[in-house]
Amino acid sequence: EDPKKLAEFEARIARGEKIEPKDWMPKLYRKQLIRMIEQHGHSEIIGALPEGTWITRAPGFKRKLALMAKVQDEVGHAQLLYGAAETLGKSREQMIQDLITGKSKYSNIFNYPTFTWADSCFISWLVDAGAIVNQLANARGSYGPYCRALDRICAEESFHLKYGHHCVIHLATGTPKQREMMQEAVNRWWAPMMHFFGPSDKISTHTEILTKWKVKMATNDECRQQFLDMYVPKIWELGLTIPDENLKRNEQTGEWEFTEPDWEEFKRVINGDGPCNKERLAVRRTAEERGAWVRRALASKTKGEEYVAPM
Ligand code: BYC
Repeated sequence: EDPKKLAEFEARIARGEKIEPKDWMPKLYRKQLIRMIEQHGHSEIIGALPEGTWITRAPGFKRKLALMAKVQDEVGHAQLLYGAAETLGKSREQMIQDLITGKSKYSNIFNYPTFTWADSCFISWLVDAGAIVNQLANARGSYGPYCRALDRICAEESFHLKYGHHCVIHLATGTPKQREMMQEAVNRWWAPMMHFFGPSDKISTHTEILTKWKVKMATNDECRQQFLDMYVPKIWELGLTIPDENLKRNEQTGEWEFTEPDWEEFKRVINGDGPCNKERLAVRRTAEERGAWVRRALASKTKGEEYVAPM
């Protein structure tokens, strides 16, 4: 890289200026942003699946409507994010291709099954809560298009959070069977939730450069701590327990202490070998194949040709 341009770029970031698509940027900044925004977009698309399967089985009309709206929002978030990643030079088609061939990653947490309605409630409240912690921080970052997408996403996520909290309160304060169902969901999802914020800072590969260039405005451990600080008391308040006997707030440091997450399991899951990875990608692949004629039709229409749909 040209050292003068690099110094100017870093000075702009230090002044808190936003970098825009046509501005000069180091190759590594571009590459890192594409990787992170694209993975974020994929997480939204795949994240729609575990909750989406509960739309037809949601308990009651109001829950069904709200869940449908929420899942639709998540897919919309992916559109915003793919749009932001495209400004850096990677096409949407290539991103989708890299998702369905398993080349690109997406969030670990969506590779676990939603056995019961309570699992979907856990996602709507606590996974969204975790996502908001990360996104609110990074919305103050340096790349204009990503920050603007995150601002819009956070506004919608705050509705998801309220919806999810309401669902969990309902189960946790309901019949013994409902409470048990909610507790079992917390037990199942706690470990993936701890993984969700990424490896601890000591072993994170990209944090150093991404924090330096203000793409990540909080480290993985800082986001995990903030999530624990905000949500553990709320979970306990509902009479639910958390399946980690070492979880406690150290009053001296103000930090949460917990059992070190199993990073081997994390690695397996993010590299394709979790309980639902194959199923999730198969669903996306099928959607891609079945939707191909629509994309062809749209493309030919813009070229002024007629397109006849297959029977
Ligand atoms: N899952 O150096 P590190 C949602 C990978 S969707 C999978 O710390 P980085 C929702 C990482 O990619 C919102 N992989 O990475 C949707 C890297 O691998 P590569 C989800 C993970 O980038 C529907 C390696 O581990 N939010 O909320 O500095 C319904 C080393 O990690 C994960 C986002 O996507 C993970 N959890 O930091 C409901 C936020 N963690 O690429 C809800 C955007 C790490 O070198 N992303 N890896 O092969 C980020 O903020 C950052 O990428 C992370 C990781 C904090 C996740």
